[in-house]
Amino acid sequence: MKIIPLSFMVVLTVVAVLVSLQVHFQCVYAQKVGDIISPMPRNVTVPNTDKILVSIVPGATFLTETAYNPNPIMVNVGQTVLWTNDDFSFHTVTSGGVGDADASRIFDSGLAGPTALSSTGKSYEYRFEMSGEYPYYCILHPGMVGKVIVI
Ligand SMILES: [Cu+2]
Repeated sequence: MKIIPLSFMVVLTVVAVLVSLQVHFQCVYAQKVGDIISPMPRNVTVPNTDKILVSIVPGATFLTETAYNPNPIMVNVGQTVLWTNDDFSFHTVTSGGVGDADASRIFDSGLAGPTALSSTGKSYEYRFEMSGEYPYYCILHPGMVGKVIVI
């Protein structure tokens, strides 16, 4: 009779450990998927890191909403977004939408100069000082579009 309660306690402990581990991994996995695939809901706390990193992915020329990754992104007022060209082609990070009269007025990595994302590894950064939604695109491949949401 004494062996049964002991083995029962061991089984209970093992189950408790397994359940807590599973819950932990589900949380980690869910956070990862949410960051990459879907826009973050408004009540999510934005990580207070120095710079938010966005990649211009390989083959971006032929992509649209996935050319900039992650996209869209949500940042706090005062945070800086750093875009890095991880592709072989020349790209831009240009505020506004294709054909907008005020496109490039807020930020633009440009077609020349030190901020131009002319080759692999080049990067461009912009610090967002006001809340709002900032669409952007690539002048050279207008199908490439992204959005920064500043809260
Ligand atoms: Cu481009």
